[in-house]
Amino acid sequence: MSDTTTLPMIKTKPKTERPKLYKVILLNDDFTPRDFVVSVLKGIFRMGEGEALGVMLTAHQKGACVVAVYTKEIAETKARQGTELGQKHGYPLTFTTERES
Ligand code: TYC
Repeated sequence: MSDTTTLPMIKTKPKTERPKLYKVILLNDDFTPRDFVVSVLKGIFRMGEGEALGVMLTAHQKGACVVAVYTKEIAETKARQGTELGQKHGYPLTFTTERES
């Protein structure tokens, strides 16, 4: 008789969890100057002039524009920094965040 025991093979599939992503959304308003919006997009979201201009114009024309997508903490930090920079200069500039579907 053999002493070996046969065990059922259990395969554990390694789970590679993808981090949840969040959009940063720029909202239009009637008061923040266009060039100020562009400078905030360049400073906080590391955009070049052309891209920043395009995002600002889309928000201006459509009411809102997705600026970028990040993990939760980075999205919330950048949205807060952008909104606070507007407040510091007396503007109602607002960035929000939204979970990506
Ligand atoms: N609508 C503003 C204006 O006419 C400019 C603006 C654009 C403000 C985009 C906010 O997210 C914004 N001065």
